[in-house]
Order: sequence, then structure tokens, then C-alpha cells
Amino acid sequence: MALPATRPTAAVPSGVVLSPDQLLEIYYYLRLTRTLEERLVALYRQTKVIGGLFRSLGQEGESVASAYALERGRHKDVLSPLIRNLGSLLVMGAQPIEILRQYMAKADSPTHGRELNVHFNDLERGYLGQISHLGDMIPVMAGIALSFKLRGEPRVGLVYIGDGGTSTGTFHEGLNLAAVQRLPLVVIGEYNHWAYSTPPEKQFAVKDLAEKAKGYGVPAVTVDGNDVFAVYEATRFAVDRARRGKGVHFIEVKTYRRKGHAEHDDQHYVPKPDLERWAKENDPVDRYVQRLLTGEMVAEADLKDIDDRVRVEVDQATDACVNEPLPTPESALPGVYVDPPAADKLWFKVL
Ligand SMILES: Cc1ncc(C[n+]2csc(CCOP(=O)(O)OP(=O)(O)O)c2C)c(N)n1
Ligand SMILES: [Mg+2]
Repeated sequence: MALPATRPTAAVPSGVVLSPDQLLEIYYYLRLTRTLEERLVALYRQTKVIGGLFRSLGQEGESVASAYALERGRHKDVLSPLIRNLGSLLVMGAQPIEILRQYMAKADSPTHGRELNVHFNDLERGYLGQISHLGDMIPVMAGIALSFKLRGEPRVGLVYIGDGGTSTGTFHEGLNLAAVQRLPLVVIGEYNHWAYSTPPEKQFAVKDLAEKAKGYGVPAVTVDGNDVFAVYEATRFAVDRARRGKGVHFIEVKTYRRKGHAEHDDQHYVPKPDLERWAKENDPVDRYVQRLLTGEMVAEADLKDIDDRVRVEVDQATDACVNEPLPTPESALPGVYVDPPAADKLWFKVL
């Protein structure tokens, strides 16, 4: 099935196709992201989540669509998500139960309770958890893309950066390196209008993040981040181009962070009418569904089946892990140091 004609720039070639099954799979990931986050909010309010809870409400479309443009599977493309890219992680194969365990710091979480939320890796499935320092994943992913290039592997790296994150030095250093070395890297710049409580006009003087990339000789486009089709098509173009050895590409996605920085933040500094407008007129999931139905691309019953399936999956994952144990104090050292000290040599007392 051909994509609708609206494309972000004339440089994006037509002819990208998504089958009805793929369109439904994208809807599954959108719905899963939103439902899983809603479940996490309930668990957070029951004090079962350890640490912060960062929502991607209103941004699910760009996360899912950009990750969906990658080649996924063992030793294929690699992406690095930010805290608001739960959808990207799910597309790459992270399981809801792993996400729930991470957020609740369970002993059997992918990091055995040592790290939280999206800070975990699986390079076989193709994701590399974020280092908390904003901007630092740009040079790290540039390094990974350099390794693909040096080994002659047809693989691509994809990395996300927030509007706030583009003000860091490492963003600029990493992007310049990727440009000069013509690395197979795609950078998604998320213009979601807020960096904690700072709006863009207090953060940088350019209008579009794409201008920053162009300053380093990096081809850059700005797309409607809440249009799943536009983000998918722009990313497919950039990924295919990077795979053909044409170098790094920057895609700015204009979107809106509809929740506070994290659940503890009441977002009192955000104008209410803006929030209402983005929710009512520009929700990425609603827009996607509308497009599928008005274009008669899928049947409404198929979407309902997916809603039901997602609800069951999230319920089952929650039930399976909510009463699992937290890590024991003794388990803190193994895996951190090469040789964990024997129990009688520990510098802390096990209570
Ligand atoms: C170098 C650095 N400075 C400050 C922080 C604290 N911090 C974490 S998230 C955040 C805001 C990020 O805004 P943005 O990059 O726009 O991403 P968004 O939260 O909007 O997704 C800040 C200031 C940090 N993690 N790293
Ligand atoms: Mg931001």
C-alpha cells in the first residue's frame, strides 16, 4: 500500500510502501506504548515505581515511526533511546515485562535493579540505553556507526536528542565528527517545546533544530513529528541513504511534551490552551487512526482487536512481576567489579 502523498520535503523519494500488516503493527506499538505508560502511572501512584516516571504522551508517533524504519533483528541496526522513547524500545523488541521490572527495580530486571527505566542495553536486539548526561549519546552512537563503517557492515545507528540536549557541547562535537567521517548515523532531534521548564526561545536563537545540523554540513529536514507517516518516510529515506554510505542525516520532529518533565512535575509553567490544543487537534495516535480509517487502509475491527490484545498483555506482564522481589544487598557487587569480594571481606554490613 503506497503512503499518502504528503511528504516532508521534495528530497524524500516516493515509493516507500507499508503493507496493511505493517500499518497494524505500527498501531500495536503506538497503543502498547500508551497503555504501558498509563499502567506505569498507576503503579507510580501506588509507590511501586522506583525513581522518576517520564511520559512520552503526545510523542509516541515519532518514537515508533522512526524506530520502525530501521532493520531490526540480531546484529542489525542499533538505536539509543532517551527517557521519552519507550515506543522505540518496544519496536526494537524490548518486552513490556522488562520495562515494568526496570521501573520497579526488580531483581530480575535487565539490570538486576541497578539501573532504572530505559537505562538498559541489548545490542543483539539493537538498543543501547542512554547515558543520563544529555548529548553524550551522539558521540557514543557516532563511535558505533564508525565501527560499522570500519568493518564494512551495512548497519545504521539511530540516536535521539531533545531540543534542550542540542545545547550541549557533546551534541555539536559528535555531529561534526559524524559529518566529517560520513558515518551511517541518523539523528532524530525532538523539538517538543520544553526542556524541563525551559521553552525553546530561552534555549537557542535559531527557529529550527535543523539549522544547527546544517551548520555542520549535515543534510537536515524538519517534519511534523505527530504525523506517523511523515516521520516514517523521512527516517526511511535517511536510513537507506546512510546504509548506502552517504553519511549522517538529521531529522527534526516537531512535537509537544504533553506531561511534565516527569510525573512529579505539575507543569504549572505550561500554557493550558496549548496543552488542550495539542491533545485535541494533534494527538499522534488519534491522527494515525483517523488516517488509516478514512483511507480505508485497515478495518476498524482490527484496531479494536489490537486494543484488547494490548490490554491483556499489559495486565499479564503487570501481574507476573508486581510481586517479584527487589535485589538483595548481597547481589549488589557481582557484575560491578571483576572479582566480587568474598562475603567476609565486604566493606558494608549485610543487615
Ligand atoms: C548535561 C546534562 N545537563 C542537565 C541534565 C538534567 N536534565 C535531564 S533531562 C533535562 C531536560 C531535557 O530536555 P530535552 O533535551 O528537551 O528533552 P525532553 O525532556 O524534552 O525530552 C535536563 C536539564 C542532564 N541530564 N545532563
Ligand atoms: Mg525537549
